[in-house]
Amino acid sequence: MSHCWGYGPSDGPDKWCKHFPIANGPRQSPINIISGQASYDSALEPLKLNYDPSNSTDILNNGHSFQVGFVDDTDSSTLTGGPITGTYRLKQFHFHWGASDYRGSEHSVNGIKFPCELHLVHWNTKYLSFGEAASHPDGLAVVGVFLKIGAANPRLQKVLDALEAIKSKGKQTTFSNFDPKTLLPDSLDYWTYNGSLTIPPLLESVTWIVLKESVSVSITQMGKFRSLKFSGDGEAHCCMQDNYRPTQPLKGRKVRRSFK
Ligand code: 1SD
Ligand code: ZN
Repeated sequence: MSHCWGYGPSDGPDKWCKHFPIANGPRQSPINIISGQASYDSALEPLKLNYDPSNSTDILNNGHSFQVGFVDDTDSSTLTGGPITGTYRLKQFHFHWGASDYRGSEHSVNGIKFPCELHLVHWNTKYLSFGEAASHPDGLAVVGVFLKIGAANPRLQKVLDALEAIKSKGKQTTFSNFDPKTLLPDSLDYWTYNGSLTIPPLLESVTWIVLKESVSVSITQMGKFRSLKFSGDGEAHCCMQDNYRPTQPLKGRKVRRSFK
């Protein structure tokens, strides 16, 4: 079941609804954010991200992206404030990117796509585990950060250097002492809306928090993302790129903004 989907012509996003009918549900992600239609909400609090660098454990090529994992058995790396109530724990971060510099982000802003988008995935500690949280409407909170072509980003380099060791699907290595806060832009102004996971099972359990300000990535750095493989050792070589879901209908949802 876990391998019945991908990003190719035969198993890509427009086929996901066959096995995951929620793909056509009322709160699917990502979306195109139309800035003029987002309403300013003065009740939205600033985001508070409190991460302990010693919580990072490993980096894994999971065959659809790569992710950096965190110990999440205590409240040592958390997201609070913003649009959410209570405490959410960081579980992992990962990226989505394109085959060219003109696409790759999942969200877009006024129809503009970015070459890459970072997702920091957190789960609500009112539930017992990430798995339990993922099936509740207020279970997850994902912070999305756009990467835009510009100067090389030195804060990405430790992550990119680790990719050499996890080229193919299923490869994993240790990744310690990393503070994901260093990947965020100066301003934590955001848009927020109720949405879903952007990969199967597409569960409608995510409060999305998409940062307005992007961070830079160089053309050379983007090449490192694209040097990964969707395929495992011994399988036909298949570059990991265009691992993003296209934007989904808003279906009457409200997008709010934290900034004037
Ligand atoms: O693509 C990720 C996926 O890797 C996994 O982290 C999932 C949570 O189980 O979240 C999605 S996403 O919605 O953050 N893209
Ligand atoms: Zn994601």
